[in-house]
Amino acid sequence: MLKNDTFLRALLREPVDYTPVWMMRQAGRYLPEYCATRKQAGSFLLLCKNTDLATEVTLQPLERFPLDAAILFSDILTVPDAMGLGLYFAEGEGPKFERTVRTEEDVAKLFVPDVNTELKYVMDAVSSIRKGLDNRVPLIGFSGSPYTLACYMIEGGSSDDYRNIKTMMYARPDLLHRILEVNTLTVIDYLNAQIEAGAQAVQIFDSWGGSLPFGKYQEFSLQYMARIVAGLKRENEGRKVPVIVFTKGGGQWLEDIAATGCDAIGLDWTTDIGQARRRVGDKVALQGNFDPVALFAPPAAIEAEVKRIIASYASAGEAKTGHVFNLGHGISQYTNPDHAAALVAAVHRFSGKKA
Ligand code: 1CP
Repeated sequence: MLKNDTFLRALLREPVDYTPVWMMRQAGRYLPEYCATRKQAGSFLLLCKNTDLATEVTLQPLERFPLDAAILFSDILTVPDAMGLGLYFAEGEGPKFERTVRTEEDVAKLFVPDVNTELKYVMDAVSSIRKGLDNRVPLIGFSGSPYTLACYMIEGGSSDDYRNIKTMMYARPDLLHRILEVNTLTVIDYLNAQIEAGAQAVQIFDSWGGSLPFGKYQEFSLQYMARIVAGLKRENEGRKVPVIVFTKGGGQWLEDIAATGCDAIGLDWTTDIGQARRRVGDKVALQGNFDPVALFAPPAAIEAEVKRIIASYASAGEAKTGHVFNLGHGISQYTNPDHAAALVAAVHRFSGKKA
């Protein structure tokens, strides 16, 4: 039995005693203990593939802060790597792929990787983390969205204008749809395998769907996420497994996202959470929406922001249900861990958690 199920209850819009909180990318380079373990592993990818060390870094932020959920330590790019594209990290440059998917021939070679062989190390990490957690808090599994994965597969790394994928979208939409089809089948298998291995909620990271024009977002990103939601195993160990859809920059499409059948929508910081709740609050829970850059400000300013978000959510209905506090995007590697501690404490204090 879970000792703290506040996070799962909030996602299902059941009553909670206080607002649960976790931080996007809560295990990472802003924690000195993470940097030490990563050094021991040799590289980021070796860290992801080492069951014991991946478990260790997943638990590190929970040792420091009273977080209400853990998130699997892995990366969305494990999927294109398992498709044979050759993921590597160039020092100081972020993720890169040895091979890209841009031509008819590249697309013909794509395949749905076997989640029980190529991606077995991820499932091993999930089982090991569940043991390490000992039911303290729930474990979140995750995947990139088909469109966000395609961005990396086609661009070959990060991009500031998504020139290659968008050119394909306008010039050869059929080709992009074929890639998204393979990615969708892959993500369904991948998330279901994580659920079977012990993930108690799952999040789809559509980090770059918000770069699409109106209409194209629905056709090239949302449609495929809706198919994933419909294809997931939504119950395990006798409990519902909630699904969170996070489209960064998706604030204008909340009604459409709610219609995918997800349980919760992740919000970046550009949307007012009270307004978002008035738009979709009787259909889904909301997760967000603190600007991660505000963590550079002094604790008093961080607390004021936390208060504002909690009050905005409460202005649109009952406070103690349906909100998971989070950052609107990943925590920066330059964040002071004491400021992250101030955020977590403020969420609990302002939402009435008993000491
Ligand atoms: O050197 C290092 O230690 C690498 C830094 C790092 C870390 C800590 C990367 C490379 N990935 C991760 C872990 C990670 N990535 C987690 C688990 C950790 C946790 O949350 O506690 C998760 C959930 C992700 C998800 C992820 N990876 C996303 C979606 C969320 C988002 O930020 O939008 C994306 C887009 C990635 C790709 C990626 N992997 C790593 C980096 C630096 C990036 C972003 C590159 C870019 O901006 O294009």
